[in-house]
Amino acid sequence: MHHLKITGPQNQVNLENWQLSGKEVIASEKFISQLVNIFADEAARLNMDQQTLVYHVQAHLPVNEGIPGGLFFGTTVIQAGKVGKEYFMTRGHFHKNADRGEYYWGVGGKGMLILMDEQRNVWAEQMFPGSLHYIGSHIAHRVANVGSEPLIFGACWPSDAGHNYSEIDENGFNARLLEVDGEPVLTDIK
Ligand code: M6P
Ligand code: ZN
Repeated sequence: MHHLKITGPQNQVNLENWQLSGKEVIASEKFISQLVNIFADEAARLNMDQQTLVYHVQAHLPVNEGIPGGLFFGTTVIQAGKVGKEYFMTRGHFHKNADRGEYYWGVGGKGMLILMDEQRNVWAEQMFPGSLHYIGSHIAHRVANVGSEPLIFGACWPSDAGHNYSEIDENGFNARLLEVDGEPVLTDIK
């Protein structure tokens, strides 16, 4: 009888904050200075400390981006805050291969997943620890932190999905999530 190899895992997830460690983990940060024309109130954004961290992403990329058949796994942390009346949020994107889907799930804090189809219809789902969100193909997705603590969410997406930011950079989403009387309201303000 031969003993075949048993090893520890190549990666770990901290189950408190879902930070990733191990091989092939990359990290990126988005500061307020980088989020040009993402929020409705560009003057308010320019008035803020440009070094303010809005969100950061860790991702486990075991294969090169664009390779079919693989999966990527990520954790995003969005700080609590607003630009004018609009909550801190991710840039949002369609997939470059638009027929690829994605899972998001809530880990910590209170969030809102904002979704938009290719006809520019917008709707939103509440995120909280344990919420699970299947994002179908051809749906743009963005997450806002609507609470007072960091919003943490997990994501899993195909390695050949890619990111298409151009539609959002040029035309934004067709709705904005604003704080009105202390509550998040999805408005048709562009
Ligand atoms: C999730 C995934 C990533 C994405 C990140 C931030 O972790 O969907 O692919 O990059 O959120 O979102 P965005 O790139 O839209 O700012
Ligand atoms: Zn995506």
